[in-house]
Amino acid sequence: MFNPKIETMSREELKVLQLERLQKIVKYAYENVPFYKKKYDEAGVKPEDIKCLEDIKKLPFVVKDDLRDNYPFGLLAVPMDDIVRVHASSGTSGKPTVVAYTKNDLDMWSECMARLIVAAGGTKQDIVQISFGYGLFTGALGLHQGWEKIGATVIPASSGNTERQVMLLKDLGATALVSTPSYALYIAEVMEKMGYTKDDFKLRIGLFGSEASSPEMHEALREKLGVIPTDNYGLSEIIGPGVSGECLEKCGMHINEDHFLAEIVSPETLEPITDEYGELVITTLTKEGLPMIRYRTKDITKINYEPCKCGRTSARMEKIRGRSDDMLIIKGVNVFPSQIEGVICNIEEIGNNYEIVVTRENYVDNIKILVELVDASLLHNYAMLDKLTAKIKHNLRTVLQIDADIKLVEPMTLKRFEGKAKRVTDLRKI
Ligand code: DLL
Repeated sequence: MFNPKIETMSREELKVLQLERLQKIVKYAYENVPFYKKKYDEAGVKPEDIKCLEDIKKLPFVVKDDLRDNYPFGLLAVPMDDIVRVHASSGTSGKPTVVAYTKNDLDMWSECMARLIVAAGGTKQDIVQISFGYGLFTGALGLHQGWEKIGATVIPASSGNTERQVMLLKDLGATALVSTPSYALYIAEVMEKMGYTKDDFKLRIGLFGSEASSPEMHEALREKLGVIPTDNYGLSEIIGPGVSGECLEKCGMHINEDHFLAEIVSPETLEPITDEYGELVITTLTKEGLPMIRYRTKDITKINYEPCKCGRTSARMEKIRGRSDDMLIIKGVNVFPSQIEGVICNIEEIGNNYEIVVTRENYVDNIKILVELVDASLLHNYAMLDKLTAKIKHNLRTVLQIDADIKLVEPMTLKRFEGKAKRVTDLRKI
């Protein structure tokens, strides 16, 4: 463990620490960010009202629009002079969401990342290729700092130019890969196309994050790259990557709870819920530059507070099921793209890439899923194609209760992604 004292802290001790920090951050935000003062005054709540952790319920939520409305630096709690780094995440429309860090924030971020990297099996001996895009995106520099902190050798490859990525992985002997899971799969395909097998590489672990990935997708990554894949989660508004990550037990992502207080609320009623899936709400307990109190992530997950077999006592969040704004409602059935991915990755004859197109005709929803055949020669075997289409439809219906149109396409014809994959086109909204 990178920080055994914190990572194995008893829940009682942790709760004391969290309360102390929560009280401090609420007061700090109230006194230093006019946005929070106004919001809390309007809600009739004062920092002194936070007497126990449950009192957090008294505080109003913060949403992405609050950041947009205060673009670019309106929510900062410190003068610009104290900011040492700026990142941004590109929104679906309009201006990016800008986030900013003080020197202490960067140190805290590196510490959180280092813990997650060690939990995922990273060591000082590793040579790590970071294939996230360097720049305003938090992924590359966030992981970069963490790996450097544990003393590993970092190759800041950035994303793109995939043949060159493969060459670097091979020639520089990378033992760890950091990227989105979809890009890692693409890298694996290019390796194969270049005539390599996983045995030509020294890769042993893969830290994948920034987008949802099903356990089935991880199996494919394990098989194709020869790595132990782990998932890690975060978001720019909170810090970037470093909020939580899987250990080698792979049974949930350990949350850095001394810095991030996590709640699960019902996306409809916004009331706290336990033991069930709901929307993750996070409060930064120590961030100086841009404190976020009760930020609605829109990500759907569930939290398990039982200590893990790995010895860590931190709560674990399950893999993100989807975003509350990404959930597809097809003829009244709720489905997340990640569930469709789970079904697809379990069928041998088709690849792991897919595209989902949702349309509505005469008030009826239709979902079409494009998937690639593994073996192009099947394209001319109509009987086999029919059988395979029927099998995919059957599995989707059994697992998810949806009826989908399936279109089987040639291998390597669907779009590949170097960052976050965009799998869904919902034409109903346009
Ligand atoms: O994607 C931070 C990050 C970078 C996390 C690298 C992990 C690794 P944003 O660009 O602000 O930040 O996007 C945040 O991405 O609200 C989730 O919807 C999604 N996301 C991030 N990690 C995961 C994950 C970074 N492991 C948004 N599983 C979040 C599922 C994820 N979704």
